[in-house]
Amino acid sequence: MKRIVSIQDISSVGKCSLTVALPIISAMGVEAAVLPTAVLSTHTAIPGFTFHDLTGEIRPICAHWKKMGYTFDSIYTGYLGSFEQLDLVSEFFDDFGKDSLIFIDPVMGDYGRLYSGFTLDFVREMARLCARADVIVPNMTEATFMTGLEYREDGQYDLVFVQDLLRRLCDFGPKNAVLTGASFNPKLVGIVGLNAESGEFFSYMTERIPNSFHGTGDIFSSAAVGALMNDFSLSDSLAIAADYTLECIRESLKDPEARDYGVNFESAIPYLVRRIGK
Ligand code: PXL
Repeated sequence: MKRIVSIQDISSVGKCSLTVALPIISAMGVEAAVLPTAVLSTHTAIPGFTFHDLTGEIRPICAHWKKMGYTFDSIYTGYLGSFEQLDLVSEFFDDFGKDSLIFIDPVMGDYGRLYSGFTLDFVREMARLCARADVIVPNMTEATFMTGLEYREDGQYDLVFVQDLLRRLCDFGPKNAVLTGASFNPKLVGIVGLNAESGEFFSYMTERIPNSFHGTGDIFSSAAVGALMNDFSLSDSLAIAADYTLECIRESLKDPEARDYGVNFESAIPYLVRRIGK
């Protein structure tokens, strides 16, 4: 069985980061190991959240894993909370990443704004970490902050702008840069990617449901890395992740009790398992 290690926080309530990555990756028939970077009561968009940093645990955990000789087929990083954590993740890539697929979701913001606690210096260091990835999956906010291009709302950019953005992201060094939440038509949303080596662009669009849902980025990334570990190509994995994310949103819209802090990704798990032929 393939094994992914996911490095990000655990937000106890709120359907994001590890509470999403663990069930999705497991449902896809892949072992989900975790390196939790912090424990929060909820994600940071919910007022009054608590935050307990776990940076001090990272080195001892890694030392134990090294002693045991553990290896990972993929390293998937999400929300990281400090410069020190970026350095430790880079060390983790040195120690465990030689034969693994490195998948970085540079979680830092959305809708043109950085999440609480993030700074431009942090964005610059996250861009440096992205250099080491096989795949990076920023949204428009994260991609424009990392490249220094001006943020554009949907409807205010075209394919030429996105291709320029992706080339600039690939200039940092990742093997593939993928813009998530790309939309050139109000009825469609999806991804546009660039393979740095071949210079080939790829894209996949699905129906756009015009509400905003928290946590869909983490759902998308978890499903994408899970599909990669099921030996789908990168473009097929991103298509599976986009279709699953849409299905999660549809499930939430069907449920009158759906919470406003996350989508019903649980009800769409059977769809995902069917979609990957398991
Ligand atoms: O969904 C991304 C995410 C992950 N972890 C924490 C967050 C967020 C987004 O707000 O606050 C703690």
